[in-house]
Amino acid sequence: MSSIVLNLLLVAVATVCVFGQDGELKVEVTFPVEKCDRKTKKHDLVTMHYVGKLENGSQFDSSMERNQPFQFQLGIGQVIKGWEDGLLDMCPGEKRRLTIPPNLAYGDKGAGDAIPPDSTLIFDVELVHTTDGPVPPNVFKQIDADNDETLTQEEVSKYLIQQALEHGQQQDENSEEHKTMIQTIFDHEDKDKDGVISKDEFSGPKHDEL
Ligand SMILES: *[C@@H]1O[C@H](CO)[C@@H](O)[C@H](O)[C@H]1NC(C)=O
Ligand SMILES: [Ca+2]
Ligand SMILES: [Ca+2]
Repeated sequence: MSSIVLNLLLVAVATVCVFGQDGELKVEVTFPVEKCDRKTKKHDLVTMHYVGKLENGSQFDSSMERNQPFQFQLGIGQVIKGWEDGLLDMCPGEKRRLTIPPNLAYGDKGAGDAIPPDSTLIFDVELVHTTDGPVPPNVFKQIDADNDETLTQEEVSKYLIQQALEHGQQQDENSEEHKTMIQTIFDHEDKDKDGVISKDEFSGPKHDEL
């Protein structure tokens, strides 16, 4: 085999592997509305209709069938990443098809009985309405007392105790309950298990614009 063909094959194999681990979001506009007063942006309260299917066509959810559109706020981690990214810059009335790889959806855990592990999800969505939402506080910054862009267990612990105090509750930092809470947070957020939560890892509000 010539080396050019071999190289092409290697590139193809590498691409497939990368794609398999870390797919990209595909956004197709199925019903365009080019002109509108206002397009969706981060922190908007959006009202959507959607139908969600697995790759084999089996439907797992539909706001249409419930006859009730779904409202949520963009940009604060309420929905899967594929929605956060795929629903921006959209006019009311516009329809899109989002093809969302597992790493931007429910990953290797799946969700409930309906979505198996490692599922690519296909959503047909329609934006019904969009309006300004409240800008959330930058929680990451509030926790990161020494401003080094990572959260230690100690910083998270202090933050939780302070939050509890603000709600009129005493929280003992040596209690089992408190330790378990910290452990649960780090199990969930410290994805690379290096003992600290980086800004990328942090799933709460962390926007820079404030
Ligand atoms: C599609 O896949 C899901 C999950 O594996 C399964 O429950 C469902 O029966 C499949 N549907 C079809 C139409 O093959
Ligand atoms: Ca820090
Ligand atoms: Ca980490």
